[in-house]
Amino acid sequence: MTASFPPGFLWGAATAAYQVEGAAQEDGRTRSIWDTFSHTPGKVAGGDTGDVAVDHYHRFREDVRLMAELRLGAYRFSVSWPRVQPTGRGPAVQRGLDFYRALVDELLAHGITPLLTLYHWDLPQELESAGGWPERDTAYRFADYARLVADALGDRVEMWTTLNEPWCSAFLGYGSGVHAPGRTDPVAALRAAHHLNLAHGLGAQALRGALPARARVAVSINPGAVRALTPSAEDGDAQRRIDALATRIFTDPMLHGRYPADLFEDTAGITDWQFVRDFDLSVIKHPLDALGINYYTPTVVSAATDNEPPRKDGHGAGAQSPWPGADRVAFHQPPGELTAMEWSVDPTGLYDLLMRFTREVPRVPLLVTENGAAYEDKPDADGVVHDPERIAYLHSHLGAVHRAIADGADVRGYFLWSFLDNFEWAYGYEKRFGAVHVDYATQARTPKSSAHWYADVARSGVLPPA
Ligand code: IFM
Repeated sequence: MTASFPPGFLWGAATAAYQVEGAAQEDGRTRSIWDTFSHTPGKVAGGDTGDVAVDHYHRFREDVRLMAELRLGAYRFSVSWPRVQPTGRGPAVQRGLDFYRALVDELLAHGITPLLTLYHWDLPQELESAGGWPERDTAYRFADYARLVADALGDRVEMWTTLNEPWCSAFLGYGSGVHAPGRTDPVAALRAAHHLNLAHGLGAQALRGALPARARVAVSINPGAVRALTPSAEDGDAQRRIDALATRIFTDPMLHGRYPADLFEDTAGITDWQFVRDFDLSVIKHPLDALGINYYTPTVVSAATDNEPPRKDGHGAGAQSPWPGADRVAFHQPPGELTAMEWSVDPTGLYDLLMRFTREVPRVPLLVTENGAAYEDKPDADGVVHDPERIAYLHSHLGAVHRAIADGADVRGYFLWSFLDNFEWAYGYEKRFGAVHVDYATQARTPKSSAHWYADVARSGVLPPA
């Protein structure tokens, strides 16, 4: 059976500044925590860095042309904070803003809607040196930065998101340390989570103050589709704990203006949460025009036993757990085929999340701001890149989106991750998520068969039969 999507549904693809731009030392840009981290031996596979990445900074016109050829209706990109405000304080650097203005103008000239993310993990190094996200001041710095970008681009960008996946910033950055800045301190991770929430609230306020009334303000989170291994009470408790740390730690304050009581109880031995001040929660609960959901794979947990199986939570092999207060939780490989990230393919996780937030906040429209898969894509002898697994992945996940819409979810768009192969954080260039293949030696772009398939779906608004 074919499946038609609603008229006006946004068909997009996404990238993030550090993963694609390169030009790390040009036009006044200074170091972010990811420059420092990737230049630290042993932190990123192959010693890869984002210094050059896929050179989107210089090739954005060619890239936008390709987006138009591939019928993309929307492009989600992030602004590099150290490119527009190098020290994280003070006035903006005009050349940095000019780049994003030119990118947005190019998109608009091709009829492509820009969706701008303010923060996709590249904190200016100077702010990390002053304490980073565990420090409250970083949230205020973020609000100032949001205002600068809104003043510069508010006349031409209508869709804004504050943060991308604050869970990764807090818990991979400060908990397990497999992401920048590479700290392994559970208290710092929980403080970072709160200050990211506060940054979202203050940033959203700043955007509303600076943007025209038609602008829409959202946030992109990566809520966990967390499942218990068995129906036992113990495994149910493990599920509850990880759900609190993966999802409710962000969505409860952002959507309801409270922290989950069970999160405070589970982490009472780690922190007393005194860093949450009066009125913070009323700032964090800022009315949202959309909630962005990023989804890749579910998480399966159980209560740990004495013969606990190896920890497999899909977030890299840090020696330290990214889950404070959940030492007695075991992670299991979910069933299903695996992608090159060893993440299982399970579109029901996406369906479940869309329905969960439909029930929880029925009046907030949803966007799938990231979804996709890495595979070992290589050009064949004729230079063609066939990626049937990615087509199957996209097909099944778009099917889940369609089913959720049919069941009442107000999903307004879908952004494939990623438009181009790019720097996959601690995995370097080893993992390819792109619909467009990049030859890193020549920077040649070759749309994979999935890009052509997605273009057909985007053009027709119809998902063909499997
Ligand atoms: O590449 C990342 C992206 O930056 C954030 N979400 C997950 C993607 C795949 O790991």
